[in-house]
Amino acid sequence: LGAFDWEDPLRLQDQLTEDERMIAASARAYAQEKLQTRVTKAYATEETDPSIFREMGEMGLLGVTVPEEYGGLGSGYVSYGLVAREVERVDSGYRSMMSVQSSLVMYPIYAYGSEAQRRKYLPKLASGEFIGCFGLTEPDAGSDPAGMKTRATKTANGYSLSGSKMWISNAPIADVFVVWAKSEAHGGKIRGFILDKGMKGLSAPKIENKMSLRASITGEIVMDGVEVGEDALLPHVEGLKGPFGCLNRARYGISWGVMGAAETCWHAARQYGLDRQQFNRPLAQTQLFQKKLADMQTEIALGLQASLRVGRLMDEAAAAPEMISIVKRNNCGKALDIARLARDMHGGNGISLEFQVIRHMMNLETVNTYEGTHDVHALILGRAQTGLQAFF
Ligand code: TGC
Ligand code: FAD
Repeated sequence: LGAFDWEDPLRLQDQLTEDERMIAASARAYAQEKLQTRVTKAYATEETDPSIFREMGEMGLLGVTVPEEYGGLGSGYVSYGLVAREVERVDSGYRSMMSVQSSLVMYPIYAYGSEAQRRKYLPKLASGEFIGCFGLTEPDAGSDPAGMKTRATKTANGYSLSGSKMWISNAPIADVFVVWAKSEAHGGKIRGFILDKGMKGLSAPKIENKMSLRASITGEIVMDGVEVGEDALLPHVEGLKGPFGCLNRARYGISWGVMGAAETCWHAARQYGLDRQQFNRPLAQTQLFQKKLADMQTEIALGLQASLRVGRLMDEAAAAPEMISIVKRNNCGKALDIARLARDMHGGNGISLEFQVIRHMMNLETVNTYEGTHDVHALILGRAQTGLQAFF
């Protein structure tokens, strides 16, 4: 019989390649040494440090799956997931900064862009010299992005974009904006455009007073007749499958990331229960406490196995979007439950930022909502098994 490691109950480590273990270890070292040390202050003051992008770039954490010739790491989706897990162990906001840059900005430029667009943007996004953002959601089009109002109209030399995007990660500090708009010149189909900071008519005001994801800056994107050339259009994709192709990757990464946040909460609750005595014994020596720890351990172990399976299929180009909905939805929901439990198990201390768990709990409220809410992924899965559309 094999040994049981409480921290890695189903021996995830043994299922990784040597390269994957090395990438995870270096992401962990960076996240613990450079991010964990500043997160409490960043969260309390709602301040995002843009130099994190350069640090992540130096560590090779941006564009993990993008080929090396464009500055990426040229690794696979399991490696990308492991990086997300290590960064989100510290904070969902930091993982957000990383995954928007990698999956929602570098991926579409690589997959749908021209060779000139790849060469212009990817190396600088990989090094963190450029910060990117992804504008799909609008004030009146969230779960239903097909209802977007942003329009691209044809001009003599290219396009003019007008409209506004809402809840956009990284937008106020972004150099590169991947924006989705309905293009009149393409029969009203959704097309992707790359906009550069400083263009006339383009602004990205910060959204203040978020109570969740406070270490990651969020903004609007306002486009008031922004004129771009033909070279700003992403030439190789048309329709909603453009943004959804990016979301598949980001949602998958989130499924690993939230397990990292959940692991932090689980480990913190276990340690707190061992250290704190009530009724003349450690809290961890009570049945209720141990049941909660067992539930956390079980859900995390199962969630990680599921993400690993989907990641292996992604590396074989054999993962279906519905598989990604299963792991995004379930892992986010379970991570949020675990963070709430861990908060409770810390008693009064659980509401203090010093003990970390309430920060994760607040962050996971966002992660359960963005990239398709928990219920929207249920509807995707319901449609796939009944053939019946229940969105409208
Ligand atoms: P539907 O009719 O289902 O599909 C329209 C077209 O899109 C294609 N498609 C996909 N392609 C690739 N991957 C997927 N996952 C796809 N899902 C759909 C589909 O084949 C079709 O193509 P075609 O060629 O036939 O036109 O579209 P619908 O309008 O009924 O959509 C329904 C629904 C609810 C599933 C969808 O709209 C949805 O997923 N809504 C959620 C929106 C969302 O996730 N927004 C995320 C915004 S970005 C964000 O949150 C970033 S936060 C990042 C961070 O900070 O970390
Ligand atoms: P709504 O769509 O209005 O949903 C409200 C509620 O109604 C939810 O509970 C939902 O599940 C439910 N609902 C909706 N439709 C149905 C239905 N048909 N049946 C049953 N229930 C339904 N977007 C980007 O494009 N880029 C980003 O970088 C980005 N970053 C974000 C960062 C943060 C901090 C946040 C909070 C959001 C971010 N988003 C981003 C937006 C995010 O993707 C949306 O908030 C999300 O898709 C939900 O849209 P909504 O907020 O408009 O909610």
